[in-house]
Amino acid sequence: MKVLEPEVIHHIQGGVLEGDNAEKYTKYYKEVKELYSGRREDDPVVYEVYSYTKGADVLGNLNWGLTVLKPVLIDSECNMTKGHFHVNKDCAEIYIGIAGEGLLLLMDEKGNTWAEKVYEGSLHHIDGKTAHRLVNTGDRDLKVGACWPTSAGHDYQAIQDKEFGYRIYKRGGKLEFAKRQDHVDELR
Ligand code: S6P
Ligand code: ZN
Repeated sequence: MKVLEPEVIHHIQGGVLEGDNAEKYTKYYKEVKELYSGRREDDPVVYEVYSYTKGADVLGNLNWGLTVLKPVLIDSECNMTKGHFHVNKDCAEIYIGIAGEGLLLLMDEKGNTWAEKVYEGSLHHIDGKTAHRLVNTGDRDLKVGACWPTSAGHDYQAIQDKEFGYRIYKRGGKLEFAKRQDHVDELR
């Protein structure tokens, strides 16, 4: 029997994904500056996303991902990912907190917005109809693993059309949740 080395290694303790088939992209502040209410003059890295898959065009196959969200503040607003719905609403996703502290901001199709705390070992099942965005509320990198179907697709436009209901700020070490002007919580 052949015993093969894995194609990709996820260095859980303090590392990232490593291997020829691991992909990575880096998001800089200026690419996503419209996400935040305030502005910065510099252009720091705001997050990095690593991913691994095989046979992305085969229905039922999965992606594994790692998001590294930097602990930067933009005029007191906590750093966040763009956030998205899945194009295919049948495709759920699982997140696992690996390091750091944050919030998983969730929003249903009506715009109801709530959050789950994210920290080492926290597990999050994200329904296929629920938009999701990570927010780093801590002082170090927030690392979150993710597993989702290759057929999910990302709908970013729906978030631009109807943003998550809350912004999250950190002032004097304390979190503040600011409801967006047009937002009405119906369920929570
Ligand atoms: C993919 C999964 C994550 C995000 C990543 C960046 O379904 O949810 O890998 O892509 O956290 O977030 P975003 O919203 O910029 O794609
Ligand atoms: Zn997703």
